[in-house]
Amino acid sequence: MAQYSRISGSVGLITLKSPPVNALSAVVRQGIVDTVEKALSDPKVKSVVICGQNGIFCGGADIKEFAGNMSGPPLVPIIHAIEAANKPMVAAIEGIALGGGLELALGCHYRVAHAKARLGLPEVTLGLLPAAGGSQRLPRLIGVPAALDLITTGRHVTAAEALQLGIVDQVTDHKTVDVAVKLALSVAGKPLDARRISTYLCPPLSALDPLFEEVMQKVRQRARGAIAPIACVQAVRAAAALPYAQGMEREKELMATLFTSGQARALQYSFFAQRAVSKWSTPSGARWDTSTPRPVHKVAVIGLGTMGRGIAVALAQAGLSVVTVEPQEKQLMEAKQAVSGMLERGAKKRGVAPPLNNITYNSNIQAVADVDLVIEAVFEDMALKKKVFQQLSVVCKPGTFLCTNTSALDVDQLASQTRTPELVVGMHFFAPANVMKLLEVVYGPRSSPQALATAMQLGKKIGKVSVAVGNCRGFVGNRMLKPYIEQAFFLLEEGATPELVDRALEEFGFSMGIFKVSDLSGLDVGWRVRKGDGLAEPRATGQSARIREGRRYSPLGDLLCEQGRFGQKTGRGWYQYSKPGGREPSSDPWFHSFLKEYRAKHGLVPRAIDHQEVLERCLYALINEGFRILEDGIAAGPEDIDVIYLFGYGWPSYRGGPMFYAGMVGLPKVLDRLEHYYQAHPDVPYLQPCTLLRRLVASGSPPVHKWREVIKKLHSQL
Ligand code: 3H9
Repeated sequence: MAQYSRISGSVGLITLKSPPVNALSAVVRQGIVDTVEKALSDPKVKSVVICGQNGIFCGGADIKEFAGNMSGPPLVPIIHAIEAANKPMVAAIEGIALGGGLELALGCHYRVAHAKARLGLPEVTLGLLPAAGGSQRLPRLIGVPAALDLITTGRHVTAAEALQLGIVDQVTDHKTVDVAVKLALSVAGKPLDARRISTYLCPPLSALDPLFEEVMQKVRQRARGAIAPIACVQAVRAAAALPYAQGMEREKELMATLFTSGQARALQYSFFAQRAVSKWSTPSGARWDTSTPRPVHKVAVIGLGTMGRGIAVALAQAGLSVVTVEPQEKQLMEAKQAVSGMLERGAKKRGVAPPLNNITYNSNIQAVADVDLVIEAVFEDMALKKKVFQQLSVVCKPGTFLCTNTSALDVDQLASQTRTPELVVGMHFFAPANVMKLLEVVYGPRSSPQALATAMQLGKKIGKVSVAVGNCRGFVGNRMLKPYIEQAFFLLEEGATPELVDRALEEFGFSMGIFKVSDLSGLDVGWRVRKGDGLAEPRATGQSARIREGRRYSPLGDLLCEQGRFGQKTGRGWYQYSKPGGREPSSDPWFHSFLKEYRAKHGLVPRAIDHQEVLERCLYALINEGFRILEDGIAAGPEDIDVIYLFGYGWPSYRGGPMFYAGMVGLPKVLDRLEHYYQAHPDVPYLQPCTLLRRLVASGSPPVHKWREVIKKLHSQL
């Protein structure tokens, strides 16, 4: 709703009231219509201030309404009426003015922002464009290049930047509404024609066509298949080339296409999924709202390799006191230099002082005696990690949470090395740990709800999207990755090339195909794991070389590693590079003839493989494992899996995550294709459609938000 009052004698004050972010729901829009009418018809009112309650101006349109039938007055005429008003309208922006919220403010004749406010048109991140006049008013106000930047990226700007760009007229450290009222009093009765942005012409540009061509090319490249950024450019182009009314028509047309698109649905789903994962629960009944985290002020990081360094930086940047431990002096000194450099670069970017004093560097593990929480980040080796946990159990003060940064190892085994297994959880960071948003928080059977809640809260504090997951090999992300990678290997055996597989995956929307990723992260990483599992040992030639434990196995990755082809770092992998450490992959004739010989040696007759098969084999195998993870209760719901893939594995955001994507493709189709491929490859067990997928299809393939009910029923029957 919106509340109306008259203050300072002649200022009508309209307050948007719709917690938590004063989104423009149908009732709020109706409230604005009513209160604006009241203010304009009250002869005592000479000017009007619009603000939001609780220090938040407005978070934009109510995204929840998009899924249903929209009712209530539309936003565009409301904003037109505000702009056309014959009394000065002033927006008092505190907290945020995003999307429709900023569009509302742009309809006002003046804008005052609090210094801490953030403004932006983030519609593109929801698969939309600013369709309440934002795409037409912003370029008229701040020029085409700046508007294109804001609208195509959706980035938020600070009040200071907004002032510099000309989005707001005034920034204040004081009470925004008071300052806005003062401004409203001072401009009462003054002419308004020059304040109506829709009447402006876009600041002229000498070469409009080349500018838009260049921008469109860049945006297309960055969008990797997303349609909203393209529509945003088209809408701004209309603002630059057409009169306002025609530009608005174009904005409406473009929005109509986006609004009903699968991409918009996927992006809006991921918006809510990202928030849903913080409301975690475990199969044993622990929940986010019944578990109290303990405050964490001082954290230790054990091991200053690549991961440890990134974790220490993330913690220090969030203002935590960090105690690092690295037993080898040389490594410690190198790490100190590297970490300081990372902190300095990060601080420079954000225009703040580097938090160098937040970190201490130690070679002795005794330094962690008084910390609240430890993150062990030593080399991924169970024996080594066990030793560290035994030491931690002795050194740390009672009650210290002990966390391990592992990507696959058994958290429970580590917990059993301590006297307090209930205080042990996994914190699986993704490299580079100070950049990547994802954190898998792994609870073991003995982890206490408080330990889980504390790790989840710490994740939030350091800016991560944290997802609580159960303890199993590879947790969620890496467990699903295994069948995906294996399928890619099998496809090479059957006739595909790394180039073909990567192209198919990149056209799907991944920034890099699987073989390029493998070259980047190093083929030796997986090789070490396979050797540890006894899979990569040299075997007899012939059929048995491609079978392990009765299942199909591809030794291709192992064979490349035996040749010292570890990827970018050695200059050779699935591709070749100009030099070791080179970044640009190019097709490698050596690999192609090696593959040919390999196929001939194993009696494999290559066949033509198309992009569709690549996608179905790789993605449906991954999705099937996702269903198994839900079946096993390792992830609480499909949103958890999707968020992990969106934030940790480069899944294209406009496809919503693997489980959402399965729903979009249609569960019966996924089931059918898996059955088909399993029949063709009966020696690949994970192609066999799992029970949950079958059950969902049998239940009429409900939408993704209803899967939890089917999962619950399945669990109750197991
Ligand atoms: C638009 O405006 C289209 C226009 O062009 C008009 C076309 C005609 N609607 O993120 P948080 C909920 S499109 C509904 O945890 P924070 C959110 O789900 C819109 N609900 O807090 C959560 O609910 P719950 C353009 C919304 O402080 C709660 O609020 N606007 C909306 O970390 C708290 O959210 C945007 O894209 C909404 N618009 O961050 C802004 N916004 O407690 C989207 C939030 O049940 N919103 N909720 O989980 C954001 O970016 C962040 O939420 C915000 C606050 C920065 C506002």
